[in-house]
Amino acid sequence: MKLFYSPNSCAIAIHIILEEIGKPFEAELVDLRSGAQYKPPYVTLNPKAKVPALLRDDGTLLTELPAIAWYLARANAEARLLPGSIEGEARLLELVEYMVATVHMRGFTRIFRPAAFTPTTADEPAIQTTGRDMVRSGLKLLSEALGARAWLLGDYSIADTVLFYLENWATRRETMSVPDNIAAHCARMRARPAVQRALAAEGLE
Ligand SMILES: N[C@@H](CCC(=O)N[C@@H](CS)C(=O)NCC(=O)O)C(=O)O
Repeated sequence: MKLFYSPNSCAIAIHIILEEIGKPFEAELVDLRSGAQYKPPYVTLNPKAKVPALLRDDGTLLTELPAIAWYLARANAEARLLPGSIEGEARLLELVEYMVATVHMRGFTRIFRPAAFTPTTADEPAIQTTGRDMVRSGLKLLSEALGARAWLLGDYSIADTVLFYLENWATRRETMSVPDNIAAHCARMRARPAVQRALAAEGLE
């Protein structure tokens, strides 16, 4: 199996899941800053031109972070990265969808790539402000979902690896203040050996 990733991207969630599972895998860097996602060979393999992507041993490529995370967790049930009930799994997918589709794609993308939302350079600061507001309200909602628990669904799951990249972006790529329980969740994630291995493999601390 091979994970295509770029440092500081959302692919860290999948990198952590692979480390938690503990089976051999390769990790190949796609340098987003140099535009490698838009050029062959990567764009030929993945015309969506995004990371993460997972090349499986049968030669098929799986894309979209929630699908890859769910597939890995289901295919490696012994790693216990999904709740054990249909209701738990539905709640997990509800949270993951919100984190990726709303907080990441609508919020953080406005902050990181405001030019994608307007042809007018002068509009970009206002778009970034809207993005920060969206991220703040997203993290507030996620803080309420987390409450006093250690992990989003009670037990550790793939949802926590998704929350990790958001809280990491908020505090390290941006300098936003985050709710106390979100900061504590981030610290708890950083204490996990699998997270430390994934960060080190991507040259991050
Ligand atoms: N909806 C996609 C989002 C993936 C995504 O936006 N990845 C970003 C990195 S965090 C990317 O590859 N961006 C490259 C680009 O848009 O040029 C998913 O869930 O996998």
